[in-house]
Amino acid sequence: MSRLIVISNRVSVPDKKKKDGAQGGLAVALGAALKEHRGIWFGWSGKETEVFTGDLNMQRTDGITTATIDLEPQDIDEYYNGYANRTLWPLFHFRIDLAEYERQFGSGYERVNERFATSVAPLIEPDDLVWVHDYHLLPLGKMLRDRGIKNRIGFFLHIPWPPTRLLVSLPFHERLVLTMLEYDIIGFQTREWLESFCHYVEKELGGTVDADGVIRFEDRVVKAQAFPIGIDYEEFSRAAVGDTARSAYERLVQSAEGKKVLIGVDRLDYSKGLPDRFEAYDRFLTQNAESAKDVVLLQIAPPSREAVVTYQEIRETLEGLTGSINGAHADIDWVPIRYVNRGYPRAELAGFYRASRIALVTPLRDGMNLVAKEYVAAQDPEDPGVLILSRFAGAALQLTDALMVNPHSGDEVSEAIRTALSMPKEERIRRWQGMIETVKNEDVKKWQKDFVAALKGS
Ligand code: ADQ
Repeated sequence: MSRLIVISNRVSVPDKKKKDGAQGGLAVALGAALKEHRGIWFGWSGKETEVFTGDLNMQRTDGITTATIDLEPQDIDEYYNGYANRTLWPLFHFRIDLAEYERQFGSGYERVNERFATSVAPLIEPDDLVWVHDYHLLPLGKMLRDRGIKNRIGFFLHIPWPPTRLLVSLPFHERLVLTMLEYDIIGFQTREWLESFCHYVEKELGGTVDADGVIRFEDRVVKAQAFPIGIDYEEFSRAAVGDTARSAYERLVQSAEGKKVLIGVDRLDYSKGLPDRFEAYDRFLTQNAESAKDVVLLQIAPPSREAVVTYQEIRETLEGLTGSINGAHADIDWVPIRYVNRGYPRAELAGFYRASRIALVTPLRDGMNLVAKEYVAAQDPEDPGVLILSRFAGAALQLTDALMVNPHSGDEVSEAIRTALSMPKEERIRRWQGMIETVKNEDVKKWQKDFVAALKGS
């Protein structure tokens, strides 16, 4: 069997010591694939070094080999905090108002991709399959080809692919997309992002795309396909009924004192639509004064990318909104929003999901959104809660039985909260049954297997 070389910005090694599903689903799935294929996971260690050396730190943990490199502070500024998170992330989430086009970000991005290619190329043997992940490494395939790597190389994009008319606002967009045509297979989360990519190739590059997603451009033939990512259903649904989840469930139910809990779980990121969500909840409280005190919103939002100014701003905005909404509506024995800035072990999250009557998953744009799937997986089949889901999350294309909303419309979200609170049990069960089948069948293991099969060309 061919070995698998996984390349991503950061490397996350499955840790046997972390109990109760503390490991993210993606790390578990890639870890399983790597074990099966005796592969290597390569990426940035997350550490800084004064001068780049390209020295590999190789480790073998629990049957998985990882190889990491350290980056210079300038690399981290320009490549990670710069081009990846201040240029591509906002642009690919349709926020050209936030995208920063700085020339040194672009050159730092190319430099680090070159450094990745130079460091990983010697590890690649002739029969290996190479799988590159996400927007940090879009041009890596081309840089590997430049170093004589002739292996099958695949790329998977975890975030949306923007419409052509937005993408063309990126300086050198054509150069970037051309580098991607050096992959053998390019995977997207949904048909929507796949179609946007194919549209760009046809309209801007003059390439052709056939009905099977085979792209032809000059002498290149590349397959583009949607591979919707899922959660580790087996692990997560098991965790949801384990001891840790049960005590987290009890803790939330008791502290809610009979009120219905609405839950939100998101990285603190402007793409997740948190201010709009809080404003919609505020509207719900104002318009439904009689039932307002029967609910409480628990928003769990661990900070992320704190070196980037827009992330500091979203944090301030939310703190302000929480203060003003709680100030306007709270009583001596009730606070409408519990806003928590920390992470929780996954099994505890599962218990919180199960204790919540409603999940508010209302990103303004999201490649997929795994929280929506985790919420469904954690529900009690006899008495499931209601998923309120943004139509702009990739997950909306699969979880069609959710209560679908436009997250920009406070009225629509407020109305959906009201509908969800009064939804009869039969309807909750019917909707949940529609969704659980998808969550179960299209899990992260299937995603990983489908991608690797396509990468093999089988
Ligand atoms: P993210 O933008 O990070 O992922 P998401 O898919 O929702 O978004 O995944 C977040 C994960 O982090 C979930 O597994 C969630 O449980 C976990 N998490 C969030 N808050 C947490 C907390 N407080 N404590 C513990 N865990 C927490 C990107 C893309 C998505 C895409 C994924 C996978 O933006 O669109 O679905 O990659 O491809």
